[in-house]
Amino acid sequence: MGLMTTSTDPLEAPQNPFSANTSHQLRGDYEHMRADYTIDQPYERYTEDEQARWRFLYERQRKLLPGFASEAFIHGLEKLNADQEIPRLDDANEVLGKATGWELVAVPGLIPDDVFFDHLANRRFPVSWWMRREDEIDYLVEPDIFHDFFGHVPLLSNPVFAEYMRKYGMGGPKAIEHGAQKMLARLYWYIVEFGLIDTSGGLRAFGAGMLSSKDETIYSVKDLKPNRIGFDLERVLNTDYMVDDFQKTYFVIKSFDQLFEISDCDFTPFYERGAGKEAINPEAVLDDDLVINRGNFGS
Ligand code: HBI
Ligand code: FE
Repeated sequence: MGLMTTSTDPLEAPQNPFSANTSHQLRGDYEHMRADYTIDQPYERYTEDEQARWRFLYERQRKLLPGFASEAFIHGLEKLNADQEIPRLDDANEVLGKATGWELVAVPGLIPDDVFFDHLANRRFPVSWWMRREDEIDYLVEPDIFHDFFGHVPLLSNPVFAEYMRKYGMGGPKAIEHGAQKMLARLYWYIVEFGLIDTSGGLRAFGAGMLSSKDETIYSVKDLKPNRIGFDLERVLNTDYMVDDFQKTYFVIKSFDQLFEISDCDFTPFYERGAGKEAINPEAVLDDDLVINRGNFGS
């Protein structure tokens, strides 16, 4: 599949793909990148402070994972041996290549949806190369290498999840054709970023957005404030989400195999039914929801 580039001139910074939810200016340097928005990871540019910040974040998050993160996530993280320093993507690609054929590519930051989808469809995961500042240690708007690598990469060594990510990318052009990127972005958000999975030991987090965040790892699994609802594809495609706060609702899948059922669906009917419809409020609990727990954020 040839790279589907939008009309944007490669040197022009892309529209912030989350612009619908945040007005923040893109942070990366988009001046020196290839047409597919990739760059070579400028490893020599990481400072000692940034290396220390990586170790601090890694250690703090790693200690939290038992009892909160899915086993598959922890297993994938261990294989990457990324605890001592900011990972070299080439090293991680050795591990991923063997496990699932996936490859990490460095990018300046957020990239346009169509470019992002094309990378995923070709088993390439875009990783923002830069490291957050000290004052962003607990929260930043745009993904940095800690969010992208620590949050997203571990599960790319899991064949079932990796194949779901590829299928997600392959679904991009159809969503764009139907003007339904926002609907597809919700599926990414509620599964890839903030998904929970039910296990014999209880609910576990597997989403990158929570597992790269100290507070949301705990909140998403244990706190009684948010709703937790059994995953339903059309429900998620129509449910809006919060970008700059903890989620009001988390959706729960029964297994990673359930992701296959999702990616084998034809989304067209959902796009047609959802077109022009008011999105479901992130806080809502609907009559036909499979409610695991109704949040008490109101109280
Ligand atoms: N770009 N680098 C980067 N990382 C993302 O996670 C990302 C993106 N662009 C678009 C995007 N995510 C979402 O809109 C996806 O739903 C496409
Ligand atoms: Fe992410």
